[in-house]
Amino acid sequence: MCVAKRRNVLFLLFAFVAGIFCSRGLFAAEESEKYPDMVYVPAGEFYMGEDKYYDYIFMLSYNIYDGPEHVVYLDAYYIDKYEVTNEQYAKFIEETGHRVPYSWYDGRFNQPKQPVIGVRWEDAVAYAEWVGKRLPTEAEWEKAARGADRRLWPWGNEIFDAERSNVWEVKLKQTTPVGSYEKGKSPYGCYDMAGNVWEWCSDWYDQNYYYYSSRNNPKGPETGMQKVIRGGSWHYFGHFARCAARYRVPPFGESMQIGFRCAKSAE
Ligand SMILES: [Ca+2]
Repeated sequence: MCVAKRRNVLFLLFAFVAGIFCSRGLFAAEESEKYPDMVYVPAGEFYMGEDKYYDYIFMLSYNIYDGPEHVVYLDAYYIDKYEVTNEQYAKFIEETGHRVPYSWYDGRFNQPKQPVIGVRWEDAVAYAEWVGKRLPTEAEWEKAARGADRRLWPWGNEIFDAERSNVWEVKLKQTTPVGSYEKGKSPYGCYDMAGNVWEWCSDWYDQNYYYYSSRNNPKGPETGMQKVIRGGSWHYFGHFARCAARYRVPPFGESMQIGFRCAKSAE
């Protein structure tokens, strides 16, 4: 092959490879711009759960082991950047006549940009359907909170503080407007994954679930008595705001600590 021909072949090869990378980059950019209030989480694996046993007195009656740590593969999906707000939920109530959460008139919690609270699991599901979304699975929630590098908190491995999250130790005694903690963002750009309000997930809860869960796109046990909530809250120990920390509540539970965010499968 003469030198000119070889150069042409090399150039075409380069252009082809560059084209693939550019189109993939464009694809990722397009995906992340498709839903401005959501972040795009690309398909792939992450480490779910934590192997460490925590030994605090106040936790004795609770789940203190969030393991075993295991690798989970998830298809691509979108998840809300923020917890669903009162302002957003008000539109849902107005248009559908859905019941009002029991804390709806409490002035400490009902400002437009504060997260909605006092919603049952089925309320959260109804809202999500109304906006064309769904609740995240427990696995989707955890991956969005911590990424793939096994971090303890959305921002890394340093413990929470007043600049990163609204948890009990911060003593604000109320919810904060969603997105208040820039330093508390997750690797994908989700806010308040640690603290502010607990967030309903779609899964039923089973403490032993990780021993038998599917490696690909786990969706929780077939049935159960309680639903998973994640991320801790303004009125709960910061320890439970760790990305891997699991907790549970009956689906009919109404709490001033529980809200939600929505997810959506990528096409
Ligand atoms: Ca939260």
